[in-house]
Amino acid sequence: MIDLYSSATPNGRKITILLEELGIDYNPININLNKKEQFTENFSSISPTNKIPVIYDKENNQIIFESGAILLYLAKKYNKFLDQKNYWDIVQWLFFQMAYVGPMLGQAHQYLFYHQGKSKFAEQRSKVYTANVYEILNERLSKNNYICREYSIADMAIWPWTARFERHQINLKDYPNVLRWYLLISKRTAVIKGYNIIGEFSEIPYP
Ligand SMILES: N[C@@H](CCC(=O)N[C@@H](CS)C(=O)NCC(=O)O)C(=O)O
Repeated sequence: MIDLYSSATPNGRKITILLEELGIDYNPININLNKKEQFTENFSSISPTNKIPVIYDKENNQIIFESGAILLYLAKKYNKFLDQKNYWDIVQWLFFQMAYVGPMLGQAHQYLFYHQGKSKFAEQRSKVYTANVYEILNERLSKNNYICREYSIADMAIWPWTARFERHQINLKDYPNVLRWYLLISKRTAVIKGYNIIGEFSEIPYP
């Protein structure tokens, strides 16, 4: 059994989506970020960054933090969504999510959504980098149905971030390949379920 410590955020949803896709039993534990539960002593002992998500695999006493590492761990353990023929393709797009999509779109949430009007420079910079993320994805998806050849952990890492397109001030219709892929993924049963495992119910946004 796997304990999953998580919240209803893009990084958290990556893992519930993968766990639902895998169809395995797991125990979701809500860490309420608004109540600062990520800073409790118990949670700090398994999350050195005080951030969700974290898993505890009781089968082999393994704790993993960082969503990219968790996706890799689960995909390797269950030998799914990490096709060996496309291994490095998937890994590089997974790292692109971790190192670029997450940080840039996470900042967009701060500068373009929560704290608009505080810094013109930050807003401008954030708009440029946000557009760049969507442009890169749009180009990539012009050649592939999925981020890599088949549906993989790269899609599961990126999709929950694009589900916040409204906060990014992005009209998905301006990125038709991203829109097609976004709708394709959002129809998957495991994605619909995985989107709402933890926290208050919210609809998957449709453009
Ligand atoms: N690089 C980390 C980022 C994790 C992260 O930023 N988690 C956020 C929620 S999406 C969090 O726990 N925030 C709480 C805080 O910063 O206090 C990962 O991908 O797991």
